[in-house]
Amino acid sequence: VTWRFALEEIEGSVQHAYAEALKERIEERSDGRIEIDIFPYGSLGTSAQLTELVRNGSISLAFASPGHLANTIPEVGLFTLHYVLPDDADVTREILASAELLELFESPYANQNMKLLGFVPEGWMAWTANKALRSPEDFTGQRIRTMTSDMAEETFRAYGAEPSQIPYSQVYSDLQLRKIDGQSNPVFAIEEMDFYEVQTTMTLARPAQFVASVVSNLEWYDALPENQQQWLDNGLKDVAQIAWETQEELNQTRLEQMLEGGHMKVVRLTDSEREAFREASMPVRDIYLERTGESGQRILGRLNQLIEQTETRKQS
Ligand code: 6CS
Repeated sequence: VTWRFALEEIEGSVQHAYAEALKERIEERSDGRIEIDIFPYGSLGTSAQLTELVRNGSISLAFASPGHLANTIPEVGLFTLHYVLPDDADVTREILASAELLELFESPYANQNMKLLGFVPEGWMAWTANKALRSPEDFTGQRIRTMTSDMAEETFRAYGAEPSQIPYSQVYSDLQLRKIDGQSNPVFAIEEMDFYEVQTTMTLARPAQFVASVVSNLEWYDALPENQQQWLDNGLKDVAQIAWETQEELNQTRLEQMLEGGHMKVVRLTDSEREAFREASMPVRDIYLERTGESGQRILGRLNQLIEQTETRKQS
């Protein structure tokens, strides 16, 4: 059998490394009985289209970013919020890998005919524009590209920007043509999508990790023979750690590359500058809660508890 796995990123990316590692493990464990075909971004469509292909059963596995998914699954809009996930990225990694967090999202995904297989953090979001973005005021009137959901726009609107939803593949040309002024993505992606060529400044405010989810079609997953389901589940567990290391390395080396190339000015915000953004972003949590009701309230509440517990445990 062949499983088709569609990515929202190009070859060489974090998602590609993840898919390659998963492929290797599953093909090995299954003794070649299962083959995985990887489709990098661009080969099957936009992120929204990939999600549709999973939901209608045309492909087995795909990455689906909350930033693109939040119109379909309002609860995942959580990951578009700023300053919700802790400063210690390692705490985030642990929480995102926990069975409890996955469980909280299980039925929101299942209601849309998807099985949530895992969350994959890919590094801090970084803002690029043709100016430094040191304060919410600096965003005034800036046309900022966001992923394709309404929730993804809200935080930038709260900062005073003019957000617009644009598919990933169109961001470079829109920046080049000055149809938009800026965008937000992890460092490795800014490098591999060449955004640095058409932007002057990268601002590091560490507002949120870019979090992707790995999904499959729900009926496909439920109908898998037990051994296949086990190969898949175990494979997913193995590659989580690899993905974490890959994103750390790619984000680091590509930042250095861009700095050495003198392509962009890099601005790192101080704690008090970050604090101003945190404050400006707070009302957006109410928008999230309005759109998700009790379900979102439960998720946000439990997430905050998990953060507190994990931080306390790490300190002791
Ligand atoms: O900004 C986006 O649309 C995309 N960014 C990354 C880093 N991965 C996938 C996502 O679709």
